[in-house]
Amino acid sequence: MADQQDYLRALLNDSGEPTWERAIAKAREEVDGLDNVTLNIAVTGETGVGKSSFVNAIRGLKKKDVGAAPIGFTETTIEPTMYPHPTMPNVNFWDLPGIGGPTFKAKTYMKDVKYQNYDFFIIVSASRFKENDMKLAEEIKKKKKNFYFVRTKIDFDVSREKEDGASKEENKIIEEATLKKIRKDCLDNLRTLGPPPVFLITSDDLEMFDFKKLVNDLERDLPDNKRNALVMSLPVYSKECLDRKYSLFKKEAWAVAITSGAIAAAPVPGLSTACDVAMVVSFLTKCYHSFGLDDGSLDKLSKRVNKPILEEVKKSKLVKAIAKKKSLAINVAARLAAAGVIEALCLLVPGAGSIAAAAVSVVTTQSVLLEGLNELYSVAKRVLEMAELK
Ligand SMILES: Nc1nc2c(ncn2[C@@H]2O[C@H](COP(=O)(O)OP(=O)(O)O)[C@@H](O)[C@H]2O)c(=O)[nH]1
Ligand SMILES: [Mg+2]
Repeated sequence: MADQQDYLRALLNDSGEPTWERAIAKAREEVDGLDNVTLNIAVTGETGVGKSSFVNAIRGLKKKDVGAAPIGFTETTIEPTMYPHPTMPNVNFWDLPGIGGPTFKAKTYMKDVKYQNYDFFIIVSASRFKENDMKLAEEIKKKKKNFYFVRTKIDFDVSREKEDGASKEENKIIEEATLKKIRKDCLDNLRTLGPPPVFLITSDDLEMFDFKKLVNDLERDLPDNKRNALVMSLPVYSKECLDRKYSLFKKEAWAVAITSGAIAAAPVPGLSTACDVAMVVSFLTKCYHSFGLDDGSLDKLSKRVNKPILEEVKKSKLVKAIAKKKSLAINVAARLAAAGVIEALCLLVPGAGSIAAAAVSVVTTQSVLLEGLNELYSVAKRVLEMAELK
């Protein structure tokens, strides 16, 4: 028990709070914040520039997938269309009506699309940014919201410039020169904004060009809980992206363990009071979706890279349990039992101090959370290796 007391002390220390009451309150706030936070991202720009394609790509969807925004479709209304994230319904992407035409009025547009509902704006263009893009950015700035310029279809520009028969190295040089030129063109045109952030991307492959930089900037500018929601919601497009998610969940496990554990001085120890199985289940389910281990995501990835990934992943008992949902609570309870939580609690009854029970509970809950997280992380890493994504 002394070990666990030490562990608890260390845990309190890590929380940065002077008392358990304060640490628990902070943990609750963190867990609630993540569950209740909403993130609304507006995507705007002229018709045909790739807004809908971007909305799909950032949600990990291809144009034929269920829930995908229609591509090559000309908007006729002024109504923004909401596309919720497929597995995180509190993260919404808004495909705004196309801006354009000589009569375009940024001020009216902002009002019509209800600008106040969005956390930030992404202004998309497939060529140089134009007058209307600038007018809009100025208006967004006035409203004290952030905006980011995204120049899409870069794959198209690059492949047009590349030469047949050129070596890989030569083409790399051509690619770099093309990107430099486009970046300069965009910035020259947006000079008066001073210079604003511009990201070169292709919705066909987020791993390429500046998507990573865009995410870094968004993360930098968002408040904590919104930033976490964004990172968790992104499709796993690289090992680096997976690692970001992993470290975020690892940090989160602390708050979940404390909140779900009986540290709030549950008077009668027992499994139900010692650990909220539902919270552990919900945490692991979130990791599973965020790491792209659900059948839908894997199916899409298998098709994209033309490799049978699904079967390999299903070898993980935890992935199987989460996929089936029903058996997950039993699986988690079994893990808690295996970790010794029930046994330890039986020894404590009756009359043992609740802090001792709490120690057992938090320590084991956290170990179960981390063990589950690590298992899902290693499966996700294996998936990336199989898909040959770096
Ligand atoms: N090569 C390439 N084509 C794109 C990209 N983004 C969009 N497109 C194509 O551009 C066209 C218009 O895209 P869409 O997303 O419907 O534009 P929207 O009108 O702004 O919503 C479609 O044919 C898309 O397939 C991209 O990043 N690369
Ligand atoms: Mg569209």
